[in-house]
Amino acid sequence: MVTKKGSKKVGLSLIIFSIILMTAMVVYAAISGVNFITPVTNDQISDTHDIQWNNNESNLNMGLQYRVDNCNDTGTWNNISNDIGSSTSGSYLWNTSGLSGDYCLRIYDNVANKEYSGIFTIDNVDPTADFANEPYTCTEGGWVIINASTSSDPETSIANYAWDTDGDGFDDGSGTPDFLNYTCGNGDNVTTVSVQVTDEAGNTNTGNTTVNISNVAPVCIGITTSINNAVEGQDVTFTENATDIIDSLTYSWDFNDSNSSTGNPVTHSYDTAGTYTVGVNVSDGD
Ligand SMILES: [Ca+2]
Ligand SMILES: [Ca+2]
Ligand SMILES: [Ca+2]
Ligand SMILES: [Ca+2]
Repeated sequence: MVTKKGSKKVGLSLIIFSIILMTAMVVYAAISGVNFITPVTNDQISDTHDIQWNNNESNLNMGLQYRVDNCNDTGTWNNISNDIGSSTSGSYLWNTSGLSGDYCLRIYDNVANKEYSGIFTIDNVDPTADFANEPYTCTEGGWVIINASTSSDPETSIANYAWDTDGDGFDDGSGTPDFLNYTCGNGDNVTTVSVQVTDEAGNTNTGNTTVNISNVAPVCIGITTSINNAVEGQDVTFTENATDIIDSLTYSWDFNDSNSSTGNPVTHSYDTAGTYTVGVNVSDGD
């Protein structure tokens, strides 16, 4: 007898649950003949957006609403317009300022308990430009990777990176690569590299970083002379074949007889016989 009573209780619970489930399903069934032309599901919109729809069902008195969720939750609907008419197509200019992130948008008919909804992203907030791996250093004539991969956008993603390496505008590379292979100029020098990031909606932000370029000293190859053994008063031409990656070089000569000179090559003659060691100081100015 006890077991029988228990069975009746379970059966009653299932009936109540079924009624609740049916009630939830009845509220706002889909409007089969209504759909958004824009935004379509997963669109990204910003600023004042022109919402457009088709309506192939008759006798609807439609409204337009949004809420913060993925269309499956139970958030509070916010009215955009209580009455968007019942014609076969329509549009509404919706000012989305102040909204950011994922939203559910729906066209509904309160009388028929029907709706058509879609998820979309409102992208009104500027992205943030940022650099990884700072600080950047390199030697003159070398290169370094400028990495802007830590740039971000709270709503969508970075759609474009535009670069400026010379202060005259973002015309030194663009596209989806989030890094720049930067060729370093003359050191010692600190130069600025800028990036402008753009999100999916066209909002932009710029950031600056610096590259500390260090100088590379010139390399002396060795002095050559026009003649190995000269007599007193005979001109001898001295040449230093020095190199530098970028800089122009200056030459300062010491002929070891109390005379000096600048330039390259240089010519000198000795008044007194002897053996002389000739030195040259090569400078790149840095
Ligand atoms: Ca954004
Ligand atoms: Ca530029
Ligand atoms: Ca230099
Ligand atoms: Ca140098």
